[in-house]
Amino acid sequence: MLRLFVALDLPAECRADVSALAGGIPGAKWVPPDNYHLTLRFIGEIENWRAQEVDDALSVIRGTSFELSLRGVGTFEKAGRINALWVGAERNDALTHLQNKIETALQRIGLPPERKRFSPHVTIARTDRAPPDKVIAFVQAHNLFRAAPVQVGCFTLFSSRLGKEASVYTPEVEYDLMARRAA
Ligand code: 3AM
Repeated sequence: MLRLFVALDLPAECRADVSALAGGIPGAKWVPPDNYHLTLRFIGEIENWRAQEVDDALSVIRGTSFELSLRGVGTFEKAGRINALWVGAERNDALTHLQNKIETALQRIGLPPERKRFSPHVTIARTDRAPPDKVIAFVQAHNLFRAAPVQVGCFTLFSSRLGKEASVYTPEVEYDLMARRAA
């Protein structure tokens, strides 16, 4: 079995911009910059033969290269608790389009539809154990955050191994949006 998700990997300069934000909330578990990514589709546990089907389905997706700008910070809540702190992405039709194509491709091979609305973000901290007022103050203080725009020309299938400290994410396959199909 493999635990998989599809995401945009981020270039080093972008990771550095984002990681400059980290810190200043007691109890927050900051995501290591090497783990930063923008999830396009969480797949979860899947048999190896299904993973091959996923790879086949993703490898025929084509699109255009686009510019991605990370900006602003926000939170997710679960059961009334702020559990994640993230950096957002500027509205971007090319990104939405890519996410739609991936969703369609994965549904076509039988994966159940993702029910959550796509909300592009890069998680920077898990905040289940942080005082909510400190998290809110952080969001207010960093609302105007902007990272330098990055050019996106590919997306990546990651495997994930859950670790005690941090999960280990491994890029398994990179899909070039503009690759020419084999004749
Ligand atoms: O991109 P972020 O960091 O928000 O939280 C996990 C992480 O999201 C999410 O998938 C990304 C890569 O691990 N994730 C983990 N389990 C999940 C689940 N059962 C999940 N997303 C949806 N359903």
